[in-house]
Amino acid sequence: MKAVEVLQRNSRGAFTVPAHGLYPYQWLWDSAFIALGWTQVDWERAWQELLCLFDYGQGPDGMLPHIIFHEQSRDYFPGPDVWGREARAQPATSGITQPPVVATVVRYLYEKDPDRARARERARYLFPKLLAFHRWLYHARDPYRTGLVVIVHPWESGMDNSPAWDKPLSRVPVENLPPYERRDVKHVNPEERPRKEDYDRYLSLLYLFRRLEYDPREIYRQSPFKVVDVGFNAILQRANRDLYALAVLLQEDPYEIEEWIVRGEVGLEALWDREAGFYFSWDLVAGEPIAVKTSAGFLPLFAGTPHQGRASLLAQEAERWGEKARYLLPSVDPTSPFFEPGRYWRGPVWINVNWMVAEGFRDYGFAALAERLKADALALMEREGFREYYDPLTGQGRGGEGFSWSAALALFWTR
Ligand code: 9WN
Repeated sequence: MKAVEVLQRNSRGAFTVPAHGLYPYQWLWDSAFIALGWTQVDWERAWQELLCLFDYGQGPDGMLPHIIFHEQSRDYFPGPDVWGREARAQPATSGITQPPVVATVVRYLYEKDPDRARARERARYLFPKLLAFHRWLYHARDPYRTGLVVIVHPWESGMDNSPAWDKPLSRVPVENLPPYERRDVKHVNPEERPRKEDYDRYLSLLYLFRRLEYDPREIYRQSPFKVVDVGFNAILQRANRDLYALAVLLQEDPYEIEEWIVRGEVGLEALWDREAGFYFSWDLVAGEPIAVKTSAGFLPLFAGTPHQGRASLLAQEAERWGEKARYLLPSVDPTSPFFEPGRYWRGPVWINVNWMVAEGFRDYGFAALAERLKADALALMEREGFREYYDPLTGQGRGGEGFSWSAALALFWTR
């Protein structure tokens, strides 16, 4: 199937499902990448993807949920009944968020849409909503103003079963969990998905947040999983820069955003581990760094915060990973004992990460590395089709088929 056909097949009017069957709703960061793909097909449709996120998903407090349950489906678990937020909003939504890449995408659409009147109108409409989302992130997830926000659930990282979450997640108590039936393993080989121990804890956190009625202050106080994810924060930092640029272009006051940028840069660079020569996430509950090298550790390049020396060390690190793995970029250091080449976020290559990291390397002048990330991504898609992820050693496609963001980024990257 061609990339554009994947998008068309997964389009449900104004939004796009990540994969038919496996993921039957609208996901937050997926829609942002997907909108980039739509720009190569139909600019109006690209804007609709984003408008749909805000018009149907955004709460009165500015929060953007990671899933909007536009339709009924028995294909996915946990659905709207488990989240228990039907009374709050229609359509129902989940009660956690996902990496805030959307402001970066809005800036791109605003700058490149050939219909200038539409671009201005849409950007003016979306700007206050983006601002409200970022404000919510700081208010709810950085109440002590450290410059870095926490995630309270592995799903919020978008890199659900990353080995970086193993230890913090192991502290989540699993008590009185109602029996449940997973649907993901009906669509995808269980060997390529998270394990039952992970799901038990994902759900235990979900039920805790539900008992707390999704009150952000209580969640921050009581969540047994609180992690400063380097990937999430790097994406936020990049998004802040793009939001700042939008504010200037739209002649809005950028002062508040400037403050986020300044504090975010200091915060992000404090996640650099001198000994390892790499960026690590931080476990806020244990008060310690999470010394596991994952692809998220390259994302500060996308944020533009490292100085050139650190960027060079990251380039050397990526080269080392590239000697072990045929295809860049594995989601986990291939020499790590945690590396599992076929299992979800524990080793496979993901197209969206390749794109963001390649953007970063390119901006720092590592053109050959950026090209390799792109060439490897395109080769994998050419070989195996638009899969959810790929084995970095063999190139074999894994997870969902007809995966929207892979198709979208193939279109966008070859524009
Ligand atoms: C939970 C939709 C989403 C992606 C995530 C990916 C996966 C969901 C799941 O699918 O997560 O949000 O059920 O496994 O990890 O990054 O947004 O494509």
